[in-house]
Amino acid sequence: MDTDQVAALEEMLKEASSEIAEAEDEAALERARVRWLGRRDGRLTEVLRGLGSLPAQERGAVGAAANRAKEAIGQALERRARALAEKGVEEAPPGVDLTLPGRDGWQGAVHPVTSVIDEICDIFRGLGFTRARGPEVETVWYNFEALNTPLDHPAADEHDTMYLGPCTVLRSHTSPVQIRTMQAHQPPVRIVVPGMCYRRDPFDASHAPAFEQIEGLAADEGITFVEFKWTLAEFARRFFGPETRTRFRPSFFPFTEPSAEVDVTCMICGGAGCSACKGTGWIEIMGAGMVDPAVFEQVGYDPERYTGFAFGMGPARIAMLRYGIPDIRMLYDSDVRFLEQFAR
Ligand code: 2NL
Repeated sequence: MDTDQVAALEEMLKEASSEIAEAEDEAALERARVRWLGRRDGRLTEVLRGLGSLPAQERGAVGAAANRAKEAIGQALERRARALAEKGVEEAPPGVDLTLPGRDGWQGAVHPVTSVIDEICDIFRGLGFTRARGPEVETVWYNFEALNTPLDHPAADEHDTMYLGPCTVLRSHTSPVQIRTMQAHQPPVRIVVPGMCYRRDPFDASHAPAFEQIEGLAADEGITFVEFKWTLAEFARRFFGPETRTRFRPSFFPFTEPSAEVDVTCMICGGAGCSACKGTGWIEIMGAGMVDPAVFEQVGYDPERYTGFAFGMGPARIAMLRYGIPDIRMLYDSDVRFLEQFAR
């Protein structure tokens, strides 16, 4: 009785092995697995389930044979699955090598000037400034006269500004947007204005005739030089790092009084002096100042009641400093091999 059962199991194993070996594809192999090892009514599963009702003296030998058969069928299934997978590779169309590694996904990048603009605007958003924008084609009044810059000022010269007609220009800075905003809204106004600007400059390593600028303006009652200095110093700490120090050097702009060039401690040498800061330890990042009362008068703000500050910077220059880019033209010829390096 005992030996009959063991012989029957050996017969089952033989039958299962040849069925598995003949399975021509994965579906046939799965059908074979279910027929022999299927959880509900696999033929071997049923034998294993029946062990419990065998007389105790038969259980050992039959159980051992059944487990051997189960193990052997499992191994045959695995072997056949591997063989079928390899066969699939061999049968790939000519010229297609299915053993090659898969292709990486495409990784997109943000343009370095765009990411600098977004970061700067985010920092100023945290300081209470709203992002504003306006037209790139402007009248000479918005581009110059409203900004306390008479049309005989060198900046308004045809050599420096792109005129589209006698009274229209491509804006040479984003300040006209601040003028438009002040005309439309009473104080308090706190805005940052990123956007393209245009000047008749040669396209060389340090100038581009079309370039981004970010300007900012705060106009309110009670704004002092202290708020002006603190805001720009805090911006510098948030952008360049908490250890960054700032220095305000006296300067001149027609639309601010007093005016300053703002320097930060060199982010490359930390202030010790290197080639990036020409040995000074300082790097200029923007121009700024207290808004000239004449500008407030142009937009109808009472200069006795309101004060404010403004600043302007070139994000392309800041991107060049941050990433060590030697030539501004690299930022504008969109060589994908260059831009791909900014993928995170
Ligand atoms: C620079 C200097 C500056 C401003 C821009 C401004 C705008 C208004 C009123 C007063 Cl509406 N000032 N803008 C002020 C100081 C400097 O830019 O070097 N830009 C790259």
